[in-house]
Amino acid sequence: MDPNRVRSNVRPTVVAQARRSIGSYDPAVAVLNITPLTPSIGAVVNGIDLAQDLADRNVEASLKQAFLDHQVLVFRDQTLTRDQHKNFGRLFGPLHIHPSQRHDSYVGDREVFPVEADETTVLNNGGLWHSDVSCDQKPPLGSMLLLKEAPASGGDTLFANMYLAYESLSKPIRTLIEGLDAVHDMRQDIRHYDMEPRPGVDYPQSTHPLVVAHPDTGRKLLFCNSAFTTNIVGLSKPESKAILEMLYLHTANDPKLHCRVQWEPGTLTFWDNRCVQHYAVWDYRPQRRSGERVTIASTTPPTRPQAPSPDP
Ligand SMILES: O=C(O)CCC(=O)C(=O)O
Repeated sequence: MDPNRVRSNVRPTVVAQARRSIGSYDPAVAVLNITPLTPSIGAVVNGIDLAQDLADRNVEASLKQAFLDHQVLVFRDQTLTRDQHKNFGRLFGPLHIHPSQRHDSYVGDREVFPVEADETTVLNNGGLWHSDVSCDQKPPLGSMLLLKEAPASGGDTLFANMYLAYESLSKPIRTLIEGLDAVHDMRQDIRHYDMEPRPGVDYPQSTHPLVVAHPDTGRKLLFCNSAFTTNIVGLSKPESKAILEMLYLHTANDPKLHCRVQWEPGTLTFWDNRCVQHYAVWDYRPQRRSGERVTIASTTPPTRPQAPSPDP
């Protein structure tokens, strides 16, 4: 890619946003043509070929900044091989292997998580608000889903900005939840798919703070999700259930927190799993939708912020 060509397309708002968010702004980094999906979450990155353009250090730096600024990046018309898809993932860190693909007898490529639904599907993947594999001690940094087949319409994915989810809670609720930890358990996620955990299988379970600081931006966010989070430590069952349900409704019910990605074959969407939840809408049965997800491991567990919340 010719950076000068792309540079001329940079939208002033995006440049201004980058300036605000990184403090020590480097104009050489602003080489992407970005169209935000909403003011708070999601952006389409135009005019980039992920199979060709990643050797450009300015493009790499700009993508990393755009990822932090927008949390969800959408790339259209990508024709990546599986290896190129993985290499794009490795720009952000080592690849993560899903717990269901960790056992010795797994047949297939462990670094690729298949996403598929057709007329035979009984329950599709990701049809509830969740962040990926939050039951791991270090949940993934992010996921990159590349769709190969998309339905004629439908099959969108919703994403929620969990910074805003936290910031839009009232001060008393923020104060209440800031010191609390919650348990995240893969067995709960499995039960959502009408399956029972199998004896002898090691299902990950971890305890994470309910409010965490993003490791790169330092910004606080709400960290619990209806797929994996089972209970809040130290609370009675009804107390824990009431608070978690309130937090899930808060996340699901406010469209200001959300963006919606419509897919085509060749769309790759990359979400920051540390500060975003998502929901895959299954409204296209019996049509087929399929793709592959490459997931990037995180080097840090979710960590409690150093400072208490400022007053609203
Ligand atoms: O199919 C999608 O759009 C997303 C699926 C999902 O929830 C996931 O890969 O975690």
